[in-house]
Amino acid sequence: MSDVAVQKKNEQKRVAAKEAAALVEDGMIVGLGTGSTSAMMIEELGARWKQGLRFKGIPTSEKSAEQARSLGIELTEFAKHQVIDLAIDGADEVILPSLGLVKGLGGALFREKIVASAAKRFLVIVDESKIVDHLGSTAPIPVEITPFGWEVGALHLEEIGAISVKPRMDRNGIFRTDNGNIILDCNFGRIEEPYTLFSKIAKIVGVIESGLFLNMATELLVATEHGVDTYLSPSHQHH
Ligand code: A5P
Repeated sequence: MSDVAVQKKNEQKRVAAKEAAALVEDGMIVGLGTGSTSAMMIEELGARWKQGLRFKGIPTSEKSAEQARSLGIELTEFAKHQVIDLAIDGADEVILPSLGLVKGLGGALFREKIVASAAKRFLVIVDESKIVDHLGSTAPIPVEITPFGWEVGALHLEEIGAISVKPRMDRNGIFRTDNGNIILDCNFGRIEEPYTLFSKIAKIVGVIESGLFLNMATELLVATEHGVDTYLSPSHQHH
């Protein structure tokens, strides 16, 4: 992408991030997502905090925690609050109309999923490049797995249909999550039946969570060049 295109996309993401941050109200417990779009949203919340808004954040990663702290935002933890009023996070892929997601390219999928599962409202913010016809078409499915015996889990992932399974690496070798685990990036090709795949992955011994977030998002904001499009999940439209 050219510099101009990147700048344009960032401006669009900023509009969606601001719209999401505007939904936070005084006294709320707020899930703070991870990734570049969430970082913009946290910045916007920092600006609202300066104007006097008071809420408590539960971050989905050490990175987002650090950013929120640097803006003066008060953080809390599940030991004190097990219900989140509104969680706001990005995604790597989204399908419509179900709002099924792939998340975890940032490595924070497990904490992101716990936060989403505790949330009354789970709002996802993306730019339009994230909308796909089938999950798995552009992103691998990250699977967080315990370090002991991950090679066995990798074999089982291949047995249920993964075309390739690669442990995520960083400069120091195999990447470790904030929870000390490993991520296996699995290419399943286009996923025709996400629910079936989700439960097959979940049954593998050692798997903590997969990056398939099904039936979790309640709302979606999509940043486009014409403005922000809003979608509600079919199962939450009548609430
Ligand atoms: C983090 O683990 C991911 O689930 C992020 O939500 C995802 O990578 C989105 O990041 P961007 O907002 O930078 O696209």
